[in-house]
Amino acid sequence: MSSHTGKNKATKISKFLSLILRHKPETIGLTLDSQGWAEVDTLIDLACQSGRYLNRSTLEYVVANNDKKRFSFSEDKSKIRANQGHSVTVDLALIPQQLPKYLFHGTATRFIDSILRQGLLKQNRHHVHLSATRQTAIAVGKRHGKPVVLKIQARKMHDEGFKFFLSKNNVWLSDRVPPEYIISY
Ligand code: HQG
Repeated sequence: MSSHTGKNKATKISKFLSLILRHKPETIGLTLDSQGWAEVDTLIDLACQSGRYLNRSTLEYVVANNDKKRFSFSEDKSKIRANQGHSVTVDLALIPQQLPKYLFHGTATRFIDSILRQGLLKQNRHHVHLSATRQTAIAVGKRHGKPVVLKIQARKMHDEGFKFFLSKNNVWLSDRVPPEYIISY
């Protein structure tokens, strides 16, 4: 899987894995454990049965080369899970981290009024997603429309009792961001 076609195939598999490992494992009859892990062999069997051909080497390619490192294997490689982005309830056992002073959130201009009224809400996901760089936030915002970047007083929030987590693929996660901590956009 190193050609251009291979990349497209890997992107399709990544999207399929996001659906199954973050949102709707039941689509192929899969069950995730409480920490979000799926048995690799079961995932392969069920995916193949539902017409999505997967094997271990394709999964290894996607885990290693995925642009955002969205997925991980367990240490013995018998299980696989998404590193973040779930809508199903899972406990990723994330560890609180030393925070940078500011974090960034990329969104679309049409959401600004609502965000400044309500703060950032996690919507369908487990957490609000924040990044350490503006650049990443712009890319995230572009997914929704005309991008705009919000600067968040992360350390102040933390000092005032809000918890932050860092996912394995370096996405900062929080329950919500009240409007008073959003200092510019
Ligand atoms: C917005 C991608 C109105 C929020 C990315 C966002 C990220 C509000 C949208 C990850 C609001 C939710 C997550 C409020 C928040 N009023 N709109 N009060 N509060 N919003 O996709 O952060 O490719 O669930 O600004 O790289 O865009 O999936 O969240 O625009 O890390 O790995 O509601 O998804 O990663 O959209 O993206 P999303 P997000 P993956």
